[in-house]
Amino acid sequence: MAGNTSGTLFAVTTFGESHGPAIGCVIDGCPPGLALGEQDFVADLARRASGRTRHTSQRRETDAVEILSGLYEGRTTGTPIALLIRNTDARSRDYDDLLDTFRPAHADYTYWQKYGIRDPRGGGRSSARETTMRVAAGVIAKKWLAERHGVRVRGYLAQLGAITAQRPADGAIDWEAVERNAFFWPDAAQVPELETAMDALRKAGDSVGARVTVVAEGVPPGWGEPIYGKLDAELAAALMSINAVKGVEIGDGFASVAQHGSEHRDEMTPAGFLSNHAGGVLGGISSGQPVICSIALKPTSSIRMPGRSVNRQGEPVEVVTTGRHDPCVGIRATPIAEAMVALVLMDLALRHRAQCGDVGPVTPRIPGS
Ligand code: EPS
Repeated sequence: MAGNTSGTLFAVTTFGESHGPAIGCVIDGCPPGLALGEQDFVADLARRASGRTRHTSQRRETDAVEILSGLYEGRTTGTPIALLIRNTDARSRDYDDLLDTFRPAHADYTYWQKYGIRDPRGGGRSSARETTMRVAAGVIAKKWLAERHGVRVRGYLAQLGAITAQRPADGAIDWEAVERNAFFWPDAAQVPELETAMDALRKAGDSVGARVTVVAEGVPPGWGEPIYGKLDAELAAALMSINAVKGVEIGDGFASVAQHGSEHRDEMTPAGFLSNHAGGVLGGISSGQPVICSIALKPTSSIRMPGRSVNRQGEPVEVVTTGRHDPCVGIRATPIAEAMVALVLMDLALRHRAQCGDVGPVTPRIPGS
């Protein structure tokens, strides 16, 4: 396979380039009978879209989804669902200078070395524009997971550069606060600090990294296919496939290195788990605790500060990227990360049902912490 498909039983194939006529996806394996309409996509696509605040790329797309197949009278039929979004605000002249040169830290160089041909306009296929279709497919997965299993997948921006989100002593996330600001930030009091940092960054022509955390609540025990289809392995692969992601953590992740077993283990009582260091995954299978994962996004490579690179002839050049870019791609990554988690959970839910659907409850379910 050429790497454009995610999932086994709920398989999503995306296609299209940032400055081509359209982007789209084909979703194969969606169960029949799910109520679906174009209006279902509006909210999540708006959460991901550029051009909605001064802190993101100023490209303004309508991101209107057309459903081309897979529905009859407002319900999925079990046949492939094809979704299309037309590109309406591409400005390809911004990329004229990049025809012959490679932005340092961008996919420009590796795409060229791999294929020997590349669409430089907007980064072509390597553009974050592709993530629009992940979010669209994720809408279907989120809806099915919520209706069939009561699963809720939500994310927030946990860190922007050196600024870390403050959490109350009990660690609870203020999900309403997350949706009330353009950063998906859980602490409203810190938002002015983020605005100031982003304004300074934009003025300097530089970029910065970020950390996004996703929490999936209501996942029952049993999802995940050991050995090579573990829930955490599939999450890591799916999240790592998002543009600019350089790290994935499940639960305490790399902080586990400095922990002792007596601290890390999530003790169990009939009344519930006493902690959730594991991030809801034990042995690659969901435990019934909230599934928690985080991603590290690198600073955007398209920046106005001059940098050294080479051209197609291998000669030294100086690169300055102008145009409409995100100084922090992490700001728009929350809905994308949520979508990838939802796609993995739905795929593994269907795979669990296929093999183990007859097993049923064997031990009373322990509530998550
Ligand atoms: C992107 C570069 C910019 C962003 C784009 C992602 O593209 P352009 O120069 O065409 O405006 O605007 O983001 C989107 C278009 C989007 O919908 O997210 C990149 O290099 O990844």
